[in-house]
Amino acid sequence: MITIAAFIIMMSLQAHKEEPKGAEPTIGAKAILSIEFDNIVGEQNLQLNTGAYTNGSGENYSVSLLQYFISNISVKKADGTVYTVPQDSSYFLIKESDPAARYAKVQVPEGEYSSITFVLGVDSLRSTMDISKRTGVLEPSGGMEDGMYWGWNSGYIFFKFEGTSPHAPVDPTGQHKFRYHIGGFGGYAAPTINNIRTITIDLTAAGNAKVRSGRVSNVHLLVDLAKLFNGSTTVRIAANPTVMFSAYSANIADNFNNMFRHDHTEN
Ligand SMILES: [Cu+2]
Repeated sequence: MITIAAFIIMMSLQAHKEEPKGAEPTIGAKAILSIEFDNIVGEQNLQLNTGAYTNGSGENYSVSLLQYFISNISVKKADGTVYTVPQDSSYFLIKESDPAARYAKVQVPEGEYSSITFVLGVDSLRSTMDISKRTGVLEPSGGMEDGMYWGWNSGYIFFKFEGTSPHAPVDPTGQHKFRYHIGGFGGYAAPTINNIRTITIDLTAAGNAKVRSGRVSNVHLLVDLAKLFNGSTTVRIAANPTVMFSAYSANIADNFNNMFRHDHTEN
């Protein structure tokens, strides 16, 4: 666990590292790069409520809600040049329930990119900014179902995943529900668990993104929820039907990295 202060220093060091040395290079015209988050479960498409799945521990489940923040996007060329999207334009809430909200669309200079990097979650700096700087998808309000912010000032829920399983205990509504609400780094009172994970996707094998004006290059990622249960930690619904603001949440966050794989790019 690291403190907010340490994290802020890390972030600023990182920002400096990416700054070009010497004169500002001329940045060419910008065009749209789209990143598609296609949620699946193993070999199956994700179908909210109706899809029936079995995790690596043999537990049956279905999924009723899936949404997560993608932020701080940067792209890299084969020659090592990195372009970081201006942070204010770099927060997206991916929602399985809304087909229009399965993409992160950013403007980057025209060119060919061989890798992309993003944060799954919301960085601590933004989490602690004044509310006027947390608009759009970062608006802390929101219903109980949809809400991605913990009202008691402990920051954003980065990843919200709910469903039913006979292996989950019966809740007051009579359903066997599991709930994984992973997030937390932020808050004003004290630093909390750091569940921020940075994901880098290499595009060279399945197709570099060729960003040009007048076209939309779409990087199609598969996000495999089966890997959420089976990564560096095997997560069993029976043992952990509800994971929110606890130390165990970091184990689930550690499994995030394995969920993403690049399927193809439409150029
Ligand atoms: Cu595609």
